[in-house]
Amino acid sequence: MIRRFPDGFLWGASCSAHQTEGAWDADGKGLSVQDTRPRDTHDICDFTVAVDFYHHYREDIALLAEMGAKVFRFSIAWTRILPEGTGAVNEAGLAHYDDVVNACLEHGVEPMITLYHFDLPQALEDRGGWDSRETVDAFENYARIVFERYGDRVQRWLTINEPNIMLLVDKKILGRAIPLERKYQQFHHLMIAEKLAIKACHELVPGGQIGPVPNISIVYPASAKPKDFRASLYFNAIRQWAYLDFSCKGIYNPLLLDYLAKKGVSIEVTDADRELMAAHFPDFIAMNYYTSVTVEYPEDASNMADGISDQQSEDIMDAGFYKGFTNPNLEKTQFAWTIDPQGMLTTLLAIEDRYAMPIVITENGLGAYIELTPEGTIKDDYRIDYYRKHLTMCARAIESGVQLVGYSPWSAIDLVSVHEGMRKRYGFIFVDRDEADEKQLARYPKKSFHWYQRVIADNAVDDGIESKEGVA
Ligand code: BGP
Repeated sequence: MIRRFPDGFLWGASCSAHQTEGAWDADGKGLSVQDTRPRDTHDICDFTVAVDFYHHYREDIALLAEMGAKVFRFSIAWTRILPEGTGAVNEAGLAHYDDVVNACLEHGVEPMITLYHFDLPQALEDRGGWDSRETVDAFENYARIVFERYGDRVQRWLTINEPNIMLLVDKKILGRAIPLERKYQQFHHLMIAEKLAIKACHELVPGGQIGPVPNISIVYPASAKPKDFRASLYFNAIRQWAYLDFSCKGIYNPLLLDYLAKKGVSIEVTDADRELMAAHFPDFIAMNYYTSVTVEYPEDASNMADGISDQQSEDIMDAGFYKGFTNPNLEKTQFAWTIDPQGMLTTLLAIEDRYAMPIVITENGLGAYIELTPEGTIKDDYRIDYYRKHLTMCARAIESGVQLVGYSPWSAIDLVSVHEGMRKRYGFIFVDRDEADEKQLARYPKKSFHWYQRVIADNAVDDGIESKEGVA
């Protein structure tokens, strides 16, 4: 059955600065926490060269245009604009993103920019990072510089990528654990920084639109046991609704507050913060979805470590609340992430139910091992299958009234996975390098590139299944 998308649907592809750009110290760039991140394993590549998007952006954007992308989501590296996070502005960094934005526009591809994607300037980290108010002020200053520079050409903005995953999966993303008592002060600072960016965007970008970009994945209970259901309610609140409630409703989620009270964690919130929270709201919700999450109630607090359901939820262990559980109903990728297209539909319905706002999916994808064939082709049928199933659920969500306006999956080109290096490939475009050898970094469109090109041209996806009515 052919599933058509609304006219003007925003087809795109996404990436982030540190996972693609390389050029880690070029043209005055300062160090970010991704450049300095402590690593458990050194057999995977770091971000020093990545896929050298810094020097290949023209070629890559031309390829994305050829694929038909209407929008390209990328992030700006704060440390290219302000090498120390604050203070002197680096004109070479600003000029670089002028070129990237202009290259997009020349190809008829709309740039959609994430302000911040896990890469805090190290200079700010040294002075307390997100523990400190100074970082909030520094972020606002950075955001204002960027809006003033690119606001004449960039209309759609994203605030802070996945603050929820950054805090919950801290060891993998930042290379170190954030103690609970600090985690939620950081939450507050990140969310206030976002509010300041929303305010600044509306002030400085004529007609500009801005959205939060959390990772939202519906949390299932492991069983119909009452305690398991309650565990899922709490983890839904702590993993995601707390973030969107703050962004879109201007409130602290009540279950998060209960959780914090029971944990004995308090947060410093000023009157000015409360006013800001309730006064500035996003224009849309951007969200990243890879798979669902399942939790059970941990009856026995001594075996918390055995409750792993997938990599994104590895850190789900909180005695008295919830524990990750491997969902036996879902297949897994080569990297042991579950695959759950139905979960995407349920997640979209849940967001519509709670917030009733336009939604753009800004990440969704499958990481896999793949080798270039001697003929220079890459047959990633498993990725096509993943996208087909997820796009089918997007179409069904739209039919059900979800205001889904765009789909920009992960990733535009192969890039360095946050913690699994080059071997875990997500792109529509293959980049010929491996962990140790940068080779020529040549680009090759994969089979999924051509498949997605057809989907965009048709504004429709063939779900490959018979039509059936209902909610199944
Ligand atoms: C999201 C991040 C991305 C990306 C993706 C895949 O959490 O926003 O930066 O990396 O996950 O994760 P990984 O790279 O660990 O496979």
